[in-house]
Amino acid sequence: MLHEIDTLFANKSATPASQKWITGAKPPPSGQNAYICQRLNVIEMEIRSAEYQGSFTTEAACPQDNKPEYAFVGRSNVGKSSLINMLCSRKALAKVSGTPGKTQTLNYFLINNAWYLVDLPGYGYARTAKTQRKSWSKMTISYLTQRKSLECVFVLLDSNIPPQAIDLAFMAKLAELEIPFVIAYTKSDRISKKILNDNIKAIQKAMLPRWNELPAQFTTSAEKGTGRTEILNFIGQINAQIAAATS
Ligand SMILES: Nc1nc2c(ncn2[C@@H]2O[C@H](COP(=O)(O)OP(=O)(O)O)[C@@H](O)[C@H]2O)c(=O)[nH]1
Ligand SMILES: [Mg+2]
Repeated sequence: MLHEIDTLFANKSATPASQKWITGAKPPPSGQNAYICQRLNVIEMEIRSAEYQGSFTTEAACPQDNKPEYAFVGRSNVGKSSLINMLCSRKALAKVSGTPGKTQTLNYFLINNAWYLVDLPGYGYARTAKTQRKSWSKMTISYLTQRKSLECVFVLLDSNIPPQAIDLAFMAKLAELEIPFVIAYTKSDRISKKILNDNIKAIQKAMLPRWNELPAQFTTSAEKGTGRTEILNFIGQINAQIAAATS
């Protein structure tokens, strides 16, 4: 089951395992002051436009315009495309697939002409052929390690099920490589509040022995729109920090 994750970083000399989670965004750009920080907290992100920009198989082929981007990754069928559609208030911007493990491209969506959402191919689908797993690894390693404009990875975890080894391994690798990430728990509408809380607690418990601090976490439902405001505001704050630092 851990094939993709194992091969993903097999050729890379990873930095020693960090004892801390990387808590979300890259460190604030220098020059940022308290006044800007205060203002950032009240920013409301609106989606004015969302356009499909293309599907790419190498990092080099991806847009080279340096716009900040946010990648969505997780097991096949976890709800990546559905969450992207929900965030953009669009029904079929990202394809919602009934056949997991099929998409093997980096799918780009340009939001407000200013930043990208990237739908990454899923991992962990048991029936994926070995050659496909290798190509997933190759594509994902070049993307995650080379992409300078990648601001934060959203790791999607199914809130309906207990912690999965492959997800924990994937997050451990992200932390080792110091790639900033946050967690989005998906499909929260499908279960009772109690089971949801139990599952989230179990996932947090599985993560804690390894690190002292947990990353930012968002509970979401693509069906009900849960978590939309929180995620968009989170992204809006990072975008505003970048804009403030470069203006
Ligand atoms: N009830 C419910 N179903 C969801 C939600 N998100 C995704 N799904 C369903 O889960 C399946 C996989 O979703 P998809 O977005 O294609 O997953 P992906 O493979 O990670 O892109 C589809 O049948 C979706 O309708 C959600 O928030 N609530
Ligand atoms: Mg998908």
